[in-house]
Amino acid sequence: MEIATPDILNISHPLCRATILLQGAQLISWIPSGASEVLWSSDISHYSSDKAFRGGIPICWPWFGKAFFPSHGFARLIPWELISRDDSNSGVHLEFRLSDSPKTREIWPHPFTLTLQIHLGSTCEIQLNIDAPVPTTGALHTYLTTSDISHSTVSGLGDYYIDSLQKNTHVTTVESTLQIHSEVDRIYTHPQSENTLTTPKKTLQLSHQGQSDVVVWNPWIERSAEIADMEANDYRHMLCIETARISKPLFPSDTIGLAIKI
Ligand code: TA6
Repeated sequence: MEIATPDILNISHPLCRATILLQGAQLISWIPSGASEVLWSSDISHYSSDKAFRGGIPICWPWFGKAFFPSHGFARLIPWELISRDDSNSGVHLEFRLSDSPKTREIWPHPFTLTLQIHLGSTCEIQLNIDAPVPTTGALHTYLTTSDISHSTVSGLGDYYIDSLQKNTHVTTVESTLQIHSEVDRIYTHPQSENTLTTPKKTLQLSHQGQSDVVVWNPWIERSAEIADMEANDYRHMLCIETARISKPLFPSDTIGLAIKI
């Protein structure tokens, strides 16, 4: 990955190593001690002020998807302020904040404050609080690594999804475990709050908080080829499992969160 900027925080703690971009307060790497990288990042993504870095946990807000421009909102494109950092035996706790500015009001004419808490240790915990006067949508768009997508499964997604690849068709499924053998872009609208991602080399437990939906995305071969900052084989090694508020909007003072355990 190519990052030529001082606006990056490298965390080193006995329990983990991690990297956060101040643009978007985007956690792009978390490596618990004795384990391998948990978050997937593109090796060819560039750190640029008009484009989100592809990987880690981008924060999509105040809208999810392409409802308006820019895609997935502006929170992932703007530098956040680091408010505090606390190192302790249990890990590193960071608080970031993003508030409205003339630049954000040009795109979206509302006052707001987003507060992001990140705890990095033997678990990774991330919590986003939204203080805005109008309903919004959003997601923690988490990219996870897998050594082989064709031999990976996700459980706990529930029985209903909206298929973004089939004109947003509503689908009822009986498969209790998702296996991925082609492009997937689904909004699961009745997910359990715990999902398990099982890959050949590790199992991840994901605990969502405050979600109404969980989005699962893998671009597979043809769609990957259209994405400038993904290499041809990247689809084999990543899967997005996203803690989302789409079918039920975020209201003033709502919080969404994710904890990842290996
Ligand atoms: O969350 C799934 C999704 O909305 C897909 O439709 C796909 O386009 C992906 O996010 C990536 O979006 P981005 O704007 O980061 O290229």
